[in-house]
Amino acid sequence: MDIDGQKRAAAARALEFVEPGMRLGLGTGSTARHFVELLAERVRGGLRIVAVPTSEATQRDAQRLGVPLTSLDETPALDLTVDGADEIAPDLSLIKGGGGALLREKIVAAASDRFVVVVDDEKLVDRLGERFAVPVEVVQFGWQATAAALERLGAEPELRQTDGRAFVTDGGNFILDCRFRAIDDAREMECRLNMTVGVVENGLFIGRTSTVIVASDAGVEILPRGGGRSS
Ligand code: A5P
Repeated sequence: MDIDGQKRAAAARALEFVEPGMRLGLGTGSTARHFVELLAERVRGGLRIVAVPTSEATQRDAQRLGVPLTSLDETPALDLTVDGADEIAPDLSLIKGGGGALLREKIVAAASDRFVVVVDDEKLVDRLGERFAVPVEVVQFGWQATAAALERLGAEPELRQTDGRAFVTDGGNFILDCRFRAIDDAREMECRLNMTVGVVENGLFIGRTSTVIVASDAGVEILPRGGGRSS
């Protein structure tokens, strides 16, 4: 199975967690998009759910596919959110935000009883930050000063750009992709990043994951906390 097939297989497994009447959070990214497509098939088959999208992109996909949408204003408590991730450590802590949607993703995850993460096995790491920089969403005003403050926390921040221009999030902010030599205590770092003036939110998701569904050449598995594997 190629990587895209693996992502779809993980998303299909996540669909088994969906029950009629649920209020869902819809993640952002290529794996989450598979989930939205598969969910839409079930909706066309008569499944009744409502969903909150975590980005403008996911909102467009869901609308196009006929998934009934709501907002956190109308529906502030959700049963289940299904989302992708950029890195997963053995304790199921995550780096997210490769697609720039980390702020709405974290708000929606925090509003959900259950947070199910769907990935291919290339996302598994021994330690967060091993391969992926931590995306940090910052307000545009004074972003260089915010970057300097993040450097004092040990980060090497780089302004995210697309086509030579600063990437702007759905919330109108910039992203600083922050490499760290090592993140010794991810929980503490999540807090310290957010205490930095100018930071809106960061892509460390610590202690939020309920379940990780990992797809690989060998098939689809539920990953237990601690890093062992069981199907
Ligand atoms: C979006 O902001 C991210 O948090 C995504 O969930 C993450 O980048 C995973 O995306 P893929 O499923 O495309 O790898």
